[in-house]
Amino acid sequence: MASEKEAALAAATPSDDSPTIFDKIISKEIPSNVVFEDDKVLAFRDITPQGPVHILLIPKVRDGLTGLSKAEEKHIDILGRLLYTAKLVAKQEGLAEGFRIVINDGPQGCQSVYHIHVHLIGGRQMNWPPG
Ligand code: IU
Repeated sequence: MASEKEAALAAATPSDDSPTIFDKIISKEIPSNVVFEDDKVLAFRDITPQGPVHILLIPKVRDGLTGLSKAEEKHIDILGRLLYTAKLVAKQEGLAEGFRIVINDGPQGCQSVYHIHVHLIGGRQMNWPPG
């Protein structure tokens, strides 16, 4: 299986808003391990976890927000909601000692799926700087 970096470099970098695998996860066409869901946000366990807890939080409606670099003023509410929900899920997961939030953007940022997503990673000691 390709590394995350290889996957990111191989991924198309759509400036368009074409569907991604996350649409199928949202529609439940592809099963995922959902840990939180409301009308705006879906949070599910990453299939390649980088820690004991690794959850992706995504907006149910992409609305052009393929990545953070595409954010516009109209996205401020959903961006805030994603982060606030990450905090709720971190608590739900028992990450009382801390956690890491990551948003990869573009090829150099190692983004491989062009539907904005927040990584919530925890349950182990993190290092800095990230690789
Ligand atoms: P990235 O920031 O675009 O690199 O993150 C994409 C993540 O999506 C990555 O951690 C994958 O393991 C994860 N993922 C997933 O959980 N389920 C999938 O079906 C696919 C990717 I494709």
